[in-house]
Amino acid sequence: MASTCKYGTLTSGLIRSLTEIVGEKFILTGEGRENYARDEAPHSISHLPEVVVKPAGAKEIADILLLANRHKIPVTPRGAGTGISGGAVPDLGGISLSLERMKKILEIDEDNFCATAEAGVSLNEFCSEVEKHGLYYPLYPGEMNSSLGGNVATNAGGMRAVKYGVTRNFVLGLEAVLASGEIIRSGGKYIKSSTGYNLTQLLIGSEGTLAIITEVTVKLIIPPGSRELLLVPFRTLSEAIGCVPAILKENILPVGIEFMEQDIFQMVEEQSNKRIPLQGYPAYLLIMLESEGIEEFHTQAECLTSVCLKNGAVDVFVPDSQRAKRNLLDIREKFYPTIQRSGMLDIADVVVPRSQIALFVEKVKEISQRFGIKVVAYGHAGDGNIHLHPIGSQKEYPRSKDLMVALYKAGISLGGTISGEHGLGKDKKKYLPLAASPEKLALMSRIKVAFDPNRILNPGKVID
Ligand code: LAC
Ligand code: ZN
Repeated sequence: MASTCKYGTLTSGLIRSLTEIVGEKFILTGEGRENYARDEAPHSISHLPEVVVKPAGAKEIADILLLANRHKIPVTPRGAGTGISGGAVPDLGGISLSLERMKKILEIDEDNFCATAEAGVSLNEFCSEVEKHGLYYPLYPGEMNSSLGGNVATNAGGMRAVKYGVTRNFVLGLEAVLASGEIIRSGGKYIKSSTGYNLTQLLIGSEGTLAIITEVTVKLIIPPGSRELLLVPFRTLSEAIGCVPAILKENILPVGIEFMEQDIFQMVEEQSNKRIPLQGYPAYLLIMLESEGIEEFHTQAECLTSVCLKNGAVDVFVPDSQRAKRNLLDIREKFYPTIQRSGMLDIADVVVPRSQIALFVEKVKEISQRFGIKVVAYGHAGDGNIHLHPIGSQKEYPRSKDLMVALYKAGISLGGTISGEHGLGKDKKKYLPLAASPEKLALMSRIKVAFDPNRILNPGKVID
């Protein structure tokens, strides 16, 4: 798309018009643009935007898009820049449209169990405010500095998806600005709708390629009871992962079930002062539970301990203090940054049907051996969503790309797909044809063009 489409030049006249829209304080044309040149994707090639604009609201965004559309200037929207698929990298220069000023929490509606906020608000600020009203937003993509709009744009998932699902399960409605500069609203505070095409769900996960999401209404819940953890060691990774379907068959819905191998624990220990309890086993499950009190937790823990022990677990460790729980969660949260510093060549977040995870992980091991490249695996076992990182020296980088293709093909052959939660951005869009038929790709292209005929919105991302 990007290569065949002719874009206009961002002239000084256009820069003047953009300055009039957002104000001189909120436009960058020189220094400072480097902070908008990349996101947190590994090996993402950074690219300077020609200009960064920081609008105050949907109306200003509408004016910016009107101008960009008329002159065919690429516009790359940006939330907090914490994505890991290169979605916020302004590959073609043009305008980086930062939502950093759009942080207002517009309403917390206690009667309708929902809240509406501007898309640039950080998850941290949003959740704290919701909690002040005695309500709770349970999704946890692992990065509380991410923006709510970024979560919606990528349909972020995270560590609580077994119980709560992903971002799209919590979004009730949104406001978005179209490439034409028109502002639309989709959905609302209601929980049912059979009223035409569901544009809310189409825009969720579209990574800024169809419209700019400016405001979001999400569902809230009553805060859950206390959160407890079980750390369960196994002799093999296959046993650990093979245990997941048995856990899910019990009448207990864990918040999340994570899996990890010993090597990632060792890497975290080497790079931090964290100490892992129950060391020395090849693989682990970390099961997160919510209960209304200690009795309910004991019943859940007894049941799951017995299921795990019957399915090959060696032991079950229950951290018994807030500090011990925090320590375990901190260790889990350090996986990505730790691997990033350890020769990470790439990241996959393949998702497969949960019944196929054990088989998929076996295939991953075979592929890793075949290529002679180490692949660190961990992730959301309870969701079938597995993070895979080939690691090694730069010399292995070109070959790691072939390895990635083999990993994606293996996941797809088991009924899975490429990205469970990170999105395709620019780094993974090349793999989309592995997972989508030519007919489906053509339909996606037609949808893209219907929304954005001049292809100014996040060009070069998601689909070509
Ligand atoms: C995680 C991120 C990488 O699960 O998705 O840690
Ligand atoms: Zn993840």
